[in-house]
Amino acid sequence: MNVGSYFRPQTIEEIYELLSNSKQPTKVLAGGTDLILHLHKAPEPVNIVDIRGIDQLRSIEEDEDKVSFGSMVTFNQIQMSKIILDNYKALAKAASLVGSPQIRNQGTIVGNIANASPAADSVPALVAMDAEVLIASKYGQRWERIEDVLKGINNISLASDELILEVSFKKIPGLRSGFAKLGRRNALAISRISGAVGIVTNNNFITEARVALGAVAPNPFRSHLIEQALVGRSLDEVISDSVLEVASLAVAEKLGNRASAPYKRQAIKGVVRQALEDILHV
Ligand SMILES: Cc1cc2nc3c(=O)[nH]c(=O)nc-3n(C[C@@H](O)[C@@H](O)[C@H](O)COP(=O)(O)OP(=O)(O)OC[C@H]3O[C@@H](n4cnc5c(N)ncnc54)[C@H](O)[C@@H]3O)c2cc1C
Repeated sequence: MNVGSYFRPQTIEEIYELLSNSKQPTKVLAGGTDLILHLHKAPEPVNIVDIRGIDQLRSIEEDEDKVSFGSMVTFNQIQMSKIILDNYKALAKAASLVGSPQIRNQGTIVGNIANASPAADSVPALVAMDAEVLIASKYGQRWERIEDVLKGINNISLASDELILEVSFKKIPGLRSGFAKLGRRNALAISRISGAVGIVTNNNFITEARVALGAVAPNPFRSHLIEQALVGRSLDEVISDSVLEVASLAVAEKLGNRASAPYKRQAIKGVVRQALEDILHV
C-alpha cells in the first residue's frame, strides 16, 4: 500500500489544519472500504487523515423540516435508523442491499458519495430527494446538492483542503418510497442498474414523484421523464406498460448506442416495477 503519513485528528478543526497544510496528496479515511483499494494502486504516497475518532460525525438527527446525518454514519446505522425508516424507506433499503454485513458496518454513506461511482447504491436514493452535502474547510462552509457536486466517474468537486461534514434532505410529508437494484448473482456485486422512487398521493392519485437512477450515466441522476409519467396516475394503474416504457426511454436517452444499452433498457423496467411494488405493498 502506498501510504505516506498517517494522522488521526480528534477535532474537526484539526482535520481542517491537516488538509490545508499538506504538501502531498492527502485523503480522508472514513470506513476505508474504497480507499484501501485505491491506496494499493496509488502511484505516489498518499497521506491519510483518519476521521474515525470524531464521534460528533456519527449521529442521525431530524427536526421539523429536515433529516441530517454526519459523515461517519455507516450503511448499517442508516438501515436500522427509525428516523430514516419513518421518513424515507428507499434510503434504508438501498443501504441494506450494499455488499456484505462487514461492508455495511464499516462503509459510510458519505464515502459512497465521495467515491462517485456510477453504481453507488445510496446515491440515487439521496439524489431523488435533492439531498445536499455540507462541504467545509478552514476557510468556510457551503451546502451543495449531491447531483451538482458529482462531476463524472470517481470525480467529485471537492478542493484538496475540503471535506464533507454532513448530509441533509428536506422532509416531504406523506412521501412513500422504494428502491431496487439488479446486480450479478453475488452478494458482493455492485449494481448493474438501480432506481429510487418516491411518491406523494392525494385521494389515490400521485401528486408528486421523485425518481433517480443509478449505473445508467457517469453519476446517478433524477429522471424528470419518469417523474412526469407518474404524476397524475392513480395507484391502481401505476405499474403499467406505459410507465415502464417511459423508464426504458429515459435509459435509452442516456446510454445512446453503448454496449450495455439493450440490456439496461429492459432491466430498468424490472427495477422501476420493483421500486413501485415496495411502495404499494407496505
Ligand atoms: C466487497 C465490497 C462490496 C461493496 N459493495 C457495494 C455495494 O453493493 N454497493 C455500493 O454502493 N457500494 C459497495 N461497495 C463500496 C462501498 O463500500 C463504498 O463506496 C463505501 O460507501 C465508501 O465509504 P467508506 O466509508 O468506506 O469510504 P472510504 O473508503 O474511507 O473513502 C472513500 C472515498 O471517499 C473519500 N471520503 C470519505 N469520507 C469523506 C469525507 N467526509 N469528506 C470527503 N471525502 C471523503 C475518501 O477520501 C475516499 O476518496 C463495496 C465495497 C467492497 C469492498
